[in-house]
Amino acid sequence: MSRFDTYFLMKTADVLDYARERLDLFDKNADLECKEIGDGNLNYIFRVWDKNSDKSVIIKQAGNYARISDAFKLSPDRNRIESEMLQLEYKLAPGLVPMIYKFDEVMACCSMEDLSDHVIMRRALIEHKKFPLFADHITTYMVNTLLMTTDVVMDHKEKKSLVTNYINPELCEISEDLVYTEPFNDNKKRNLVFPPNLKWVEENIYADEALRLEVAKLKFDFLTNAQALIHGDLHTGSIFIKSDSTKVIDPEFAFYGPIGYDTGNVIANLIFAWANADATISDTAERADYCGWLEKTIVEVIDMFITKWKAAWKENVTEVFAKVKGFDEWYLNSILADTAAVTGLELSRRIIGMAQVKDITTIPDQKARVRAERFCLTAAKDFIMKRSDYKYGADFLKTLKSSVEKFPRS
Ligand code: SR1
Ligand code: MG
Repeated sequence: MSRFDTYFLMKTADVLDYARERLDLFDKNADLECKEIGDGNLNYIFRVWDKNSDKSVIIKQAGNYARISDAFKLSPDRNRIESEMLQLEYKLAPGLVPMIYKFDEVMACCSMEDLSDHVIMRRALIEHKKFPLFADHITTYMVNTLLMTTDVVMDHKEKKSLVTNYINPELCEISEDLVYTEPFNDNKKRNLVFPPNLKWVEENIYADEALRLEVAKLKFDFLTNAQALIHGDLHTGSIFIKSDSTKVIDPEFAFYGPIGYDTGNVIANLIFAWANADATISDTAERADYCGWLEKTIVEVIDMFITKWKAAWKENVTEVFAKVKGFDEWYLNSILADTAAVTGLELSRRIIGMAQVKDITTIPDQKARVRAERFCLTAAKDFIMKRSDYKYGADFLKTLKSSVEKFPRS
């Protein structure tokens, strides 16, 4: 019998014992240290390392409630989904996700490669660091994990068994509420609108019936379109990065959903980084240089995605009706429209809803934050309402730029 035969939420001392007893990684007499390093909304993340060697591991445990709030009671099964997804992605997108060493169903924890030589991308972007290989890496990750899990490529029965394995109702419900509902009507009174923007949000978002109708259509697409096995939370806090390497982590929201949910999340979070840089870099030349790099990255993410998608489509398509003339173009256009829509939804929900982003909340000057939020929300409405017009990276950038122009710097 071991105390790890029954689930309990571990503290650092327990994790040290767990690493010794359950992981075949450290020497028997190794001098181990453990630190809790997580700052996410849901789980507990520990780093365990041997003080006398370069061996280390990350142990991630799911609790029965979200870390951010007891209002979210969640099955620890999300840890299985995350572990299995990372194992699958390790095959589909080699080098772009961490290696899983062990998944422990009883303790609802997984042990994985330590990526301490990387940094969380959101933090690095807030420090205005550049990552010239990011667009290339993330588009390879997205095309490989998304296209290869669609009905276009997979045997339909095998795909359906993946759909079943990745049924993820509780975490989907979080996105249905926090992304597709609350930012547009505050029905649960959980929104956290920056007070100086409350009236503006009431007038320009909550009161916009046409916007709510489009969001309703998108919500039903999210609920029903089992298009590909998506990451489900692909923001810059779910990406570990260094100059020559990008690793996508945290796919616990994975399920069969619309491809644009992943691509749109990436674009929206690059826009948040842009808004932060625009508001906080005082030197004009430095600001133009850093914002310019982000603009180039936004355009490249879309355009590289399109190029790689078309090449991978030609090489991998198996479904006979996906080869019908014109279907490839129709399918890709629908992904680009969804990408635009989700860019708008993510921009809205991180500013209005309860799960906000530091890129915006850490802008120290109140007027600058008000302005950043307003141009993001103005762009968001265009991304949602005119989603079918988005065909190239330049289209996404044009909306950001024209929205910014509507709010001159004071
Ligand atoms: C209650 S969880 C809030 C948010 O954190 C996660 O990272 C997802 O983005 C979710 O919407
Ligand atoms: Mg996460």
